[in-house]
Amino acid sequence: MSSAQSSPVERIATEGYDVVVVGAGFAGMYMLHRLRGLGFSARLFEQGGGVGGTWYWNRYPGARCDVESMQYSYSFSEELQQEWDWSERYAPQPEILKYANHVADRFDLRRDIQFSTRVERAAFDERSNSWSVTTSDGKTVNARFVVLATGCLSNARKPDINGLENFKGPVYHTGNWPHEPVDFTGLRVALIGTGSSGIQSAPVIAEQAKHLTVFQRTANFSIPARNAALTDEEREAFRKNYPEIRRFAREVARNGIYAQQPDRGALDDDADARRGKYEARWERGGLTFMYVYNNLGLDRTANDTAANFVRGKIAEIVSDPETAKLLQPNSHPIGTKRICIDTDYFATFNRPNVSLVEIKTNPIQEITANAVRVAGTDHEVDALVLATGFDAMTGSVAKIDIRGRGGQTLNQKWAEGPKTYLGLMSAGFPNLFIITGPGSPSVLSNMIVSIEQHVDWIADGLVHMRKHGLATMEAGRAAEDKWVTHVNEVAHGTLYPQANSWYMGANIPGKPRIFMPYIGGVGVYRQICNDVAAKGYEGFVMERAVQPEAAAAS
Ligand code: NA7
Repeated sequence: MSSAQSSPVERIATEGYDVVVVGAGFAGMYMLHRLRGLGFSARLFEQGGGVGGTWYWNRYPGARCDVESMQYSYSFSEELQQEWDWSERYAPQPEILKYANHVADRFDLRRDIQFSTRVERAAFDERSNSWSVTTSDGKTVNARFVVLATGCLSNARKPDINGLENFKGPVYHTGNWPHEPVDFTGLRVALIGTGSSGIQSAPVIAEQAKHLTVFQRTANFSIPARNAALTDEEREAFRKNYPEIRRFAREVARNGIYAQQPDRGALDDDADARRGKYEARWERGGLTFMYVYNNLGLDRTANDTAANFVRGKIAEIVSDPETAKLLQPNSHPIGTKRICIDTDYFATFNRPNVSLVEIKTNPIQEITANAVRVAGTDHEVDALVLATGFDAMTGSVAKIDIRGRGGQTLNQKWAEGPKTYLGLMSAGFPNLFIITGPGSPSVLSNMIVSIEQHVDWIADGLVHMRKHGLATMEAGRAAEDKWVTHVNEVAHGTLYPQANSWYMGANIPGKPRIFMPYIGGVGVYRQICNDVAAKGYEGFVMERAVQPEAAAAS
């Protein structure tokens, strides 16, 4: 923080930090960089042994980003985006982690990051208007502000399967994969879960293992990635056009990904034209399959045309008709669970060493010392891979004992579902920001686009407070209630709530069923946030510190 001594923001800084940031993934790293550039003192705590967040933990075979590498990257530094060479259309996890480390080095971030340290508690002191933050090393620091950059998919969830603890072989979770190489050669492997992690890892594990048995509760829609090495020309085309590509991703594309936008609904074309368009997108591969038409997320009949097309493709790829049938999703509209992007997932089931066990009608009864038991049959295996997902969006925040005004915990406040204003702050918890929190586009978007938008907005807010000598900023209750209602209304105007997805908290027994991300689109959302700021942070309550003399007199 700068040297002047008058404002309360500055006075507290001498006793601790202006800001504590939690998490050194892409959100935390950029937040730290911005804070330092603005002259705020900051300390970042990270539970992992290195930077990278979700890319630090998710090291499973085949882990890859489903957003193209030239777009899943920071835009805040022109030099960085011009100089960094992505090798493939979709970056593999090791390369994304290398990039995160490069950013940490390039911007000299490590000196303000304390690794292998979990934030366990954060309590707001209403007298000093500051947070006291306790970490797993038993220390407590003070900070005027806390920024939770804890990630949306960072709290790996072990399923409650009877007998799991009795299994004698190794048990891996895709979201918490060992740092040492894992060798499945000669082993019979069980893979439980067929979300993105299961779908990415199955083909790679199958190549190595003696036998792979995939246990599927819900069949998922997946589109071929068509991954390939990037050529110099392709990289150059992006680099030359980055200003426009980034602008479009931020302001126009609903999900923060630059791509051709749909100009009509699925039923505006006849069956032949539709099929031609779906074929072209299938051949191109990737998440933008859903951009063929503008009403696939809104209209069930339109959605069915795309879902039927993909089901048809699965039937074409998978040789055994029974297996193909099981792999065809029919429990949710396409796209209402995040669509998966794969390399040879469906074809993997044509291998002689791969089998599929459906566990929706017959759930896993028990895991024994050496087998997964389903419908009385023991499927003997040597290793277990749990690709069972995350307590998404709220899980990592919930693990911290956060206490706001009156000692209320955030978990108490969110017991019936997360409540935020703009996904950025929650009433009763002053000076506590969440990056890509529930109620913001977050997981429905290219995360880095949403992260940069939130970090910049928070940074602007802190500068505003410093400039006006303000001590606290807090979501107003009325604004928060209105926003929560709006987030819900927008979601319920779409097909998304029809799926039992982690967007809805449906993968965690007992978690409230609320559609957590804001589905209005990143451009619309950015404009809302900008307007709120331009109107003097409308809906937020910002206050000066009460001087001790004034407080004593009242
Ligand atoms: P997901 O998408 O939550 O997938 C988890 C999978 O694990 C899914 O198929 C679940 O079935 C299955 N699952 C979860 N619990 C169980 C139990 N108890 N028994 C059997 N099967 C279970 O997590 P991912 O890691 O694949 O991907 C998360 C996101 O990361 C992804 O969307 C991308 O954005 C990146 P279910 O569908 O609940 O029936």
